[in-house]
Amino acid sequence: MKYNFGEIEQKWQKYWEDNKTFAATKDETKPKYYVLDMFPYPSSEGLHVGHPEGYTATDIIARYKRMKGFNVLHPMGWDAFGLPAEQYAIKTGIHPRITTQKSIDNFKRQLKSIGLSIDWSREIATIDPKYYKWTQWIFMQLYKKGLAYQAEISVNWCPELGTVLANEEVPEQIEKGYTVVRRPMKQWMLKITEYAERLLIDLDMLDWPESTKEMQRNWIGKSEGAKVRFMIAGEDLGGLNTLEVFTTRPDTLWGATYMVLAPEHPLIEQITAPDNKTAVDIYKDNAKNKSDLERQQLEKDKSGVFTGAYAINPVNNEEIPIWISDYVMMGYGTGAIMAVPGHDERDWDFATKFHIPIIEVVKPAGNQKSDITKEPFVDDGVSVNSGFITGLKTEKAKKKVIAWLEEKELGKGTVQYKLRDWLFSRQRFWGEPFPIIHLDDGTVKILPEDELPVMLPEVDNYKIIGTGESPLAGITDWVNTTDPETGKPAKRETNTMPQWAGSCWYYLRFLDPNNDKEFVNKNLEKYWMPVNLYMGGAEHAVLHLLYARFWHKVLFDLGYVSTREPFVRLYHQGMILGEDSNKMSKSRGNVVNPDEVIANYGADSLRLFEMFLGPLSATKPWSTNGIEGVYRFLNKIWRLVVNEDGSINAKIHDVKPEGDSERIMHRTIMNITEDIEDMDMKFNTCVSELMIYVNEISRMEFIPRELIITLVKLISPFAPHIAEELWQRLGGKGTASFEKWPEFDPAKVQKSVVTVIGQVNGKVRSKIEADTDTPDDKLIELMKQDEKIRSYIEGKEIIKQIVVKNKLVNIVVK
Ligand code: ANZ
Repeated sequence: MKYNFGEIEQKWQKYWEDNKTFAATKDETKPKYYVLDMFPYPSSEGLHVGHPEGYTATDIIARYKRMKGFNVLHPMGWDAFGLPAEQYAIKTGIHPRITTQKSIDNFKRQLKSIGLSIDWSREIATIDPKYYKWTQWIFMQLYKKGLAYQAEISVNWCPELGTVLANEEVPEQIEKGYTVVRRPMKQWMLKITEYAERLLIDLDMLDWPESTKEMQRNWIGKSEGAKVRFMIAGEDLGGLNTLEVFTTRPDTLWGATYMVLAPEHPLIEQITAPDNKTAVDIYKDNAKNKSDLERQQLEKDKSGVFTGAYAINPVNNEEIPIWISDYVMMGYGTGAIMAVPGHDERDWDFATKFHIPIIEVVKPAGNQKSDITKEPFVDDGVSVNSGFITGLKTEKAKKKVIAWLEEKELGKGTVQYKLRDWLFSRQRFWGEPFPIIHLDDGTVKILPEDELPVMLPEVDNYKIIGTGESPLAGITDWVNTTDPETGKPAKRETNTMPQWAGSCWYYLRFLDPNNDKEFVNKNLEKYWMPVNLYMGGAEHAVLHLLYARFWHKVLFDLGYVSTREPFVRLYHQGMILGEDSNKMSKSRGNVVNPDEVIANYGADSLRLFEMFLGPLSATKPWSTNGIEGVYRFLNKIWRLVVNEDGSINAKIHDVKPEGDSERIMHRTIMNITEDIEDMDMKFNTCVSELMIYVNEISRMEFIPRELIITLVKLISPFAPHIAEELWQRLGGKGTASFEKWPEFDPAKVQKSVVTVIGQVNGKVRSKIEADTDTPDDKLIELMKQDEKIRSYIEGKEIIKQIVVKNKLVNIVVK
């Protein structure tokens, strides 16, 4: 009887489905464990072998935790709104709902064929009105809390995609070759900035990769410094004669030799001298077409234009010129800076180019040297040429200047964040509609709760209408509505929510997916939250993972969730590359489809191999040759238990494991348990351990049954189908999925050692330490390697070797 993986896998997948083996229900008698994958976007291409890596890893954890007595929740769903389906609809006229459903069906079939222990009764899709009703409801809560507002802002507009993009989305689209330009538009915004400090501080309580936390810290970008007001020299500008800047280095005020305004700064018009106006206007016009990203590049050649106006430096009353340059952003601080070329790189480049004086006001502490004529000195140090702070170290100097500014009412200490409010509307058809209507008089109203969900209309033409509006704006039947409260005519909001909206809270919906009264029942939320382990790609470090934390905190403040953070532990699986070590892509032709692998080797081989490829977090290439190895390994396990005729291997005996066999068993349980529990989830070494264990068992003449039962349990999280089948054939009842995980006794792991005497021709010449019960051959070998013994036998003919087990070796030479 052969290892017929196809039959076995189908049989057990059906068993799990029929018996709802992995359906999770609240059970107060057990500790809970919520293990979650970042739910996939169901693309039309289906899975490639990179996808199952993370899913297999979480499945191993889910299965392991069940065996450890946890009540495990392991759900799956679909992040199903998104641009590809919409663009396909525009091209073909096929409704995105139809194409998306097809992709979902295919993804689901593929995931099921991997044998994941998912509770499919909890499946959700963000495009389901029963789901997006609650996405709209959460938006409503944000709106009511004053966290959602409309603003005419300068947005990142992508003409090719016909939509605006969030700051977070811009780099990816530019990388893809799209253009992104600035353009003023009225948009929905979410006040994530109100949560900046908490989003920052609470990172410290998370068990997340340090690099991801650091990326969020940088994105939030907290800077401590001061706002300083400069007077504008010359005629009275009617109260508008001060210019406020934000600086992180108030200690460098004495080195400020010019000011810079962002090209969008509102003061420009008032202060620009008549002679400078034309040049300023041209400069402003050019700046419009540059993205923030471009403008912020450090290496970029600095450009600028002089306004003809001067400001007065408050610390020494010197007049300094006011310039305009696009390296200053309107959206950060005050949109204006005091430039200190001696101690800031961008200012240094600018001043050098435009021949503006560079003054040294900070020197390195200690005996380091700096030469600001060659490059700026940007580190902390000691103030020089700086009035009352001369001689002070930077930290102290800053404090003293801030105190002075506050006393003179020239400024004050402040904190700035890089984080901007979240641009929350898109000009797309395939997204959640806003529960918002606009009345003729311009009033914006949120719909009452019983109007939810606001459904997407049925349409058959999705052309972008070119006005910068969503295709929904063209569907007048849908747009024109009435205010349900007054009956007055109204128009629906035609923007839709970004794809991030649905993924901001899906982990909560899994807890209570069919509830039509609340987005999640409070008791269920309390029981299951927080997510104990969240697995997904590192590319989500600042987008999804920051947005979800923000919504979660809002829901926490509103009393709807009980934890401050949604995901306690986060892990990023590494990428699996094509066999050519390049990123898998259709165009390179190096995509490996798991369907094929499963057809040829089975899901258990695929799972084992995904883990055996290397450390979970590493980027590593796929190898079709390599999978043969794990396939042979599974065959070996099969033959170890099942004979050709289907009977059980007669070497397996009902005897207690003792000595070596007991030790091997305890060692294997210990190593695998520790590797699974390891922060790095060392599943690759688990597979090696299993291989070593199987080799050792295979060599035994009599195999204690417990060794085999242990093997079946240990492989169960990794290769669950074969485990179930062997479990059944060995007389186990039902499923092995809830069997108790084997325990180990550390005392039994260690080999005990004995001292063995070494004799040559009957005379004691040496002593060695050896494991108890070391086989005779091996003991002789060890003895011969001993230096003293070697000196007596070298070059001589060995006539006889006598072994007294655990005691003595006597080598007789001529
Ligand atoms: C004077 C100064 C002297 C500065 C010095 C730095 C070094 P972070 O750390 O990123 O917050 N800045 C302020 N607003 C800006 C804007 N809208 N666009 C571009 N640059 C801006 O950086 C804060 C520093 O960046 C501020 O401190 C300011 O330059 C500049 F030796 O002021 B500094």
